[in-house]
Parts: sequence; C-alpha cells; structure tokens
Amino acid sequence: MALLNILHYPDPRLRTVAKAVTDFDAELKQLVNDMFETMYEAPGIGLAATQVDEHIRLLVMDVSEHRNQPRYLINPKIISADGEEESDEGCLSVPGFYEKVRRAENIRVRAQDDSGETSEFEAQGTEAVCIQHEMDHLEGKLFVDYLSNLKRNRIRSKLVKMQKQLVG
Ligand code: GNR
Ligand code: NI
Repeated sequence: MALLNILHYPDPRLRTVAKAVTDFDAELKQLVNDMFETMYEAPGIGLAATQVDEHIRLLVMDVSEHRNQPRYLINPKIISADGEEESDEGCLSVPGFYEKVRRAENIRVRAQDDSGETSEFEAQGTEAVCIQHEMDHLEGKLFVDYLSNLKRNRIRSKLVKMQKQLVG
C-alpha cells in the first residue's frame, strides 16, 4: 500500500482526459488499493485516478457514514439520468472551497470490476453526486468549471498563493 500525491487546481494535468482501462492486471489492483488508502487518509468520499496523475478511467468512493463501504468503478458510463439536485461540493484537488453544483438526481451506471466483469446499478443522493463529480475528473473537468468566471478565478488565485507559500 502507498499514499499517492493528489494534484491541486490549477495543475494542468487535472485537464487530461483519461483513457479506457484495457489491462485488468495486478498493477491495476495495486492502483485501486493505493487510491482507497489515499482517499481514506485525505479524507474524501471519492477519488478519481486523474487526481493522482494516473490517466485511466478508474474511480474509487465510499459515501457510507462509517467509511466501510468501499466501491470502485472501472470504465464507468452513465446510461441514464433523471431529476436535478443542487448540493454543496468540495474537491480534494480544490482544498478549502465549497460551492453549490447542480447534478442529475438519479443515475444508472454501467462499470467494470478489476477482472473486467461488467455490471449495472442505480445511484441517488450523495452517491450519485460523487459518481458524477469523479466522472467529470476523468474528462479533465472540475466542479469549479460550473461556477462563474469570477468565482473560479478567485479560487484559482487563492490556491496559487497558498501553493507559493507552501513552496516558500
Ligand atoms: O471528498 C469529497 N467530497 C465531496 C463532497 C461533495 C461533492 C463531491 C465530493 S468528492 C470529494 C473528493 C474528491 O475530490 N473527489 O474527486
Ligand atoms: Ni474532486
């Protein structure tokens, strides 16, 4: 197991569009484990491979109260969506900022497991929000992209300043 480094906005690597997973090998299982460890340690409710500079279509999540229901999705697709819901979102790649984002309320998802087996399920509430947020990361998209230019630029400036202070 290993903790992975999480990229921070406005790092341009967060804009990479992830490629489909084609090799369901031991290296993939290792990355899934390392991403869970990184997500739980952060702590976050989800983590996309993009955020740890691995540009493949993989995300991990755990939206349970007791942090004991890990779920990972490989090559996820939203095959249907309905309803709209607005909720406050944050992101481990945009630390310290929370803003309202509108998402589909109910989604049906198709994804593969680490042996390449495909299954489908439905998600609502926080789980649906989290899946849509993580799938955006795989497209190089961040929740700040839904905000006004003014809000997004303010967040970017603050994060750039904070990162400069950290480097010294
Ligand atoms: O930990 C996280 N919390 C969260 C809260 C509301 C909406 C989305 C999220 S995902 C975020 C972790 C993260 O950045 N995943 O990409
Ligand atoms: Ni995020």
